[in-house]
Amino acid sequence: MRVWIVFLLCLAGKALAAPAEEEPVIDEQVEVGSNPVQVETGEFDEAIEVVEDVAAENPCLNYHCKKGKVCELDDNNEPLCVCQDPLTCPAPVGEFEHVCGTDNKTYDSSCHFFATKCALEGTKKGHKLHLDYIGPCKYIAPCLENELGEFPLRMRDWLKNVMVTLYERDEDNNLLNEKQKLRVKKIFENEKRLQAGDHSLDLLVLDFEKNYNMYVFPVHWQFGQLDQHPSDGFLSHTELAPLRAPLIPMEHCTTSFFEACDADQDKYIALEEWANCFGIKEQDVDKDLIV
Ligand SMILES: [Ca+2]
Ligand SMILES: [Ca+2]
Repeated sequence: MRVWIVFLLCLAGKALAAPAEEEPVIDEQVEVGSNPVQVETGEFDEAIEVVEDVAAENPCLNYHCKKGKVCELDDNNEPLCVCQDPLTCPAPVGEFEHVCGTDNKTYDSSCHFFATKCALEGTKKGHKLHLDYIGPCKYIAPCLENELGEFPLRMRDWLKNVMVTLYERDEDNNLLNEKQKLRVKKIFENEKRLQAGDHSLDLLVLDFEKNYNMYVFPVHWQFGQLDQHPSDGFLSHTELAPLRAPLIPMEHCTTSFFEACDADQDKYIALEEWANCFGIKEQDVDKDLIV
């Protein structure tokens, strides 16, 4: 339980032991704590390639390449994205910048990881390679069945607490939008709400039965936060990465949980699958709750 509180604080304070953001543009877009699970999204944006106004003097200046690629000019002075040489990545400041790939190899930083992945583009190996978690690769104990069942109890309690924390801190009205705020207000003001703390699993189970309605929105909200590239009602491995990558070293059931969540095993977690994983009843799954 403590781990969840630490995690919440880390996220909210943007002090997560994750690689420092390399693209300042991301930093500017994201207010501290405004969007806890997306704070590090830039680290995982494999799929986005955006072309903006091309500066006259240097066509590469405003030409954005996805992670692992850098802009170069071709023979016609046209910008194009090419794989970055890992040797040009900034040296990691510390071990906390290391990341572990799904190939179980430790990379010096996410820059090194994505540069390596880019070089493997088009190959089966490259297709299968993802950033698994933040930090050097380490032994992760197998997740036992009973532990797997405990995971969603803690996670949905944590999601609810994240929402309440955002609501409490939202003095400048930029952490939650008005519709989200209205929904969280109901949770926040409900006297029956289980306060954040170190609760036993029994109590978490009991609270979910008693105060089920308080959990429905936070579960939807988290899905909406992740489902943005593209926003299509399905979470890809890349979209899920900002949530799972920092979590895996602390919660050894993370991988098993999200794997099990993909009930039809199509590699995407649909909203219905996601909600079901957190015990939300089928009739309460509502894409309009993602506001
Ligand atoms: Ca999506
Ligand atoms: Ca699926």
